[in-house]
Amino acid sequence: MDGTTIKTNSMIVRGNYTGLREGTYITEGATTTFTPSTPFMIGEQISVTLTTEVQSSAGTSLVSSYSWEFSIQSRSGTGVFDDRTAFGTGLYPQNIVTSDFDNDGNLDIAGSNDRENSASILMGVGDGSFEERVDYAAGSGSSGISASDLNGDGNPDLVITNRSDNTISILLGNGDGTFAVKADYPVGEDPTAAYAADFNGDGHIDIAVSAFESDSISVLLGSADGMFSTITDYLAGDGPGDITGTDLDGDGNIDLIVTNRWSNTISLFIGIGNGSFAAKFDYDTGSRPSSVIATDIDGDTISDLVIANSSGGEQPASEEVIVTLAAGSGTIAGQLTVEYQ
Ligand SMILES: [Ca+2]
Ligand SMILES: [Ca+2]
Ligand SMILES: [Ca+2]
Ligand SMILES: [Ca+2]
Repeated sequence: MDGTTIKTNSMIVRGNYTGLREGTYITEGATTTFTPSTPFMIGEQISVTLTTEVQSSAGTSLVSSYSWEFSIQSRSGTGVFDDRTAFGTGLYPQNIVTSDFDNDGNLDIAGSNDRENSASILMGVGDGSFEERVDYAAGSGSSGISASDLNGDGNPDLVITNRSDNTISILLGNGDGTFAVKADYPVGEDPTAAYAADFNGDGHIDIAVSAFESDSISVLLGSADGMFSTITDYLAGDGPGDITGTDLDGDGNIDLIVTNRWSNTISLFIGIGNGSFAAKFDYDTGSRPSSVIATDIDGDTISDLVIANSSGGEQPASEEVIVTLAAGSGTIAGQLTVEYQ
């Protein structure tokens, strides 16, 4: 590889707690070593994108961008938790996300408040406790929340889905724990969750939103300033609730996974790499799938899916978690069901 073509804007490194990262790049042969200027945080999810600016030593550009993710390993605990401590939020808190919003090395919490149309920010003290919340206005029916450095300034930002007014709110972080006034974008009906990553490998974060009432997902492509222009909708199953992403088929393009509450399925959308997605294909889940995460369960370096099924009062009840082992080709290798009470 031509090491002079591998730099901040061609090998883009982001952490979900610390945003866009700068550091040094040292290339020897086919190996590049990136050393961040400040360490990644324990448990942090790191995403890397190689853009087409990367060239071989013969001057040939990468044919298409390539992305992958990994996590910083955390130390093993005992699996036993201390007594709970309660911290106040707004009314009807829906979802939370953790990130380091003021770059002090302590994880902070952001939560969405359905009845107050707001997000609460609780700054981490570093000893497991949190300061009193500070609220920022979001849209009506604030529900899903995710943190990502949308404008690449190194400060984590927030995406909040607003179920009642069919929008998402973008709150750009100032890096000191405060946020700028929201900017809203229209999406499908009843947006419940958002997932942010770089879908087209241009170095700018994009957003996918599940829209429960319109049985669709909305994909918004981002630009350098954290603004979003193109919005494309894709048909999902019945009642798409949660959404996440990972590269399921190992082609370097982020793929999307959506839980469909009423059709008892997940939909997979394979990323083309240009910001668009192939038509979905579906896999059966348990009853009323409500949540999905992508993580490597069996340690084969291929992302698997963990799906919570809420049953929704159905009889017989089927409160269970389904672990879906991915085959690395975008297909499903097998499923394990873990019942819980
Ligand atoms: Ca912090
Ligand atoms: Ca930012
Ligand atoms: Ca992008
Ligand atoms: Ca892929």
